[in-house]
Amino acid sequence: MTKLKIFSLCLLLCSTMINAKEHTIKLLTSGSNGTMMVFEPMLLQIAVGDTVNFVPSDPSHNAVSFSAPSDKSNFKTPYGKATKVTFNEEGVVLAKCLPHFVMGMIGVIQIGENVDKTKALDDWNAIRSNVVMNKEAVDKALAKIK
Ligand SMILES: [Cu+2]
Repeated sequence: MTKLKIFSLCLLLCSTMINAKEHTIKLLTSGSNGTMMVFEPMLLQIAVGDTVNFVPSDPSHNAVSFSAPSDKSNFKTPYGKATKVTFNEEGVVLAKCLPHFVMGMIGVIQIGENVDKTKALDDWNAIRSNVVMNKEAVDKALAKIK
């Protein structure tokens, strides 16, 4: 490899690292609009390669994916501990807080633009009846994805 090629490669790698953004999703017992048990924001649009920091308000919350473009994007964060997850696949990831899933504690992450949300909709509709509260909010969030 020539020095120029090595230099170009370094530049490319560095620019990728600089461009990748970090976002925060708060896992809250009490949301800012008064809703209980929420991911905030509930719908987050990020770029491929971006990182999301899941920050629980207390030890009762975590984040576990239940729909992802492939297994590569599945994740599970520990209870009560802020945890960063990097998403390297285009598509839609749905995450829930394990103990508060029934209460609609769900987050929607769109990775990339003009994504295919078919799988996310199928996975959501398959378990939608198990959720008692706030399910309309999940419907709305999924409807916003283009
Ligand atoms: Cu929770």
